[in-house]
Amino acid sequence: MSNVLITGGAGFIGSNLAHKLVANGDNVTIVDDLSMGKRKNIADIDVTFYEHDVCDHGFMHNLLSKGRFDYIYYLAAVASVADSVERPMATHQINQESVVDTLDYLRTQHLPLKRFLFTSSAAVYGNLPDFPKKESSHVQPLTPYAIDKYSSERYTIDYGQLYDMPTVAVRFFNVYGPRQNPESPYSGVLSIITDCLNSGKTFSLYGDGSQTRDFIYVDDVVNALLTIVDKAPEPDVYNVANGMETSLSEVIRTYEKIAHSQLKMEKKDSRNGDISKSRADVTKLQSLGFKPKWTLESGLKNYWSTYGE
Ligand code: UD2
Repeated sequence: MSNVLITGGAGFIGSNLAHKLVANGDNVTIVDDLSMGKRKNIADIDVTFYEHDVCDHGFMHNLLSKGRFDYIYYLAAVASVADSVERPMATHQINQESVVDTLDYLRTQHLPLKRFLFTSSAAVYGNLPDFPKKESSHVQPLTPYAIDKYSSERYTIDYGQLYDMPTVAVRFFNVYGPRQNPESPYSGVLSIITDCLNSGKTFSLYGDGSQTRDFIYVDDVVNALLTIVDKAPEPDVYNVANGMETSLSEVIRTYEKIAHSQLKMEKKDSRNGDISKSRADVTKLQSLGFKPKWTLESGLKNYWSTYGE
């Protein structure tokens, strides 16, 4: 049994991770200010929950000293590119400063730690033509969100290398699955489609549907994180994705068959800054022994069957 801290543990990916760790018998503590997460995401599991902002450094220091965590999964973030463009300074404090402060407290207090994992984003790759995206591809962080994610992942790796700390970082591609919140227009597209299929609302399709993404089911993401935490040989960054590319039109067709219903759609102009193609090179993740269990079809089936539970 390990002591585990998940910041942002009431959010989409964090709560799925928390369910898995609790099922594995771990002792899980969650810090989440519920700005994006929801209490109901973790209502049915036995965790220690603090509704608190990770930018309260005093609170975090006290928790880190008391908790003596074996594993820290750092998922707390304002996970909205649009919000970071509106409020660059406020989101910087959450998406970058809080991470460095935690790393620095762990360093200066010499707290025992088996692994600190930071969660970054494919947003760091920006709009460059290299394809598929390798961890060694050029980066082009185009928004405050992407800049902070890139900076925090570098801090995470560099703290590991400079101070001999067990750190690692990941770059999420397009994650979907249960507990993803569809409420914002910038929510993951599959949570929005699921909500529209379920309620009969009209889906706004930005562009012609030919844009591709590398979709990965959240259960695979959780397993990838557990593999990385366990097996990464040194502080480094890993793409977390399926390694497959699917167009939005194809996703919609597949999902309509699964849901036995037709998505009501309204075509709109492409979104500003939308990328046309995205796919990850997942060689590095596979080299740790990880293989995704879910295809897009089986993942969507499972998501649909559990929706609204
Ligand atoms: C993902 C991240 C984003 C940023 C970006 C960097 C998510 C949810 N978002 O954006 O934070 O890291 O990658 O590249 O992971 N779409 C519609 N209708 C809708 C919503 C979306 O047509 O109602 C389209 C959208 O224009 C895009 C595609 O669906 O072409 C996927 O959108 P998304 O917001 O799920 O993900 P993405 O890859 O644009």
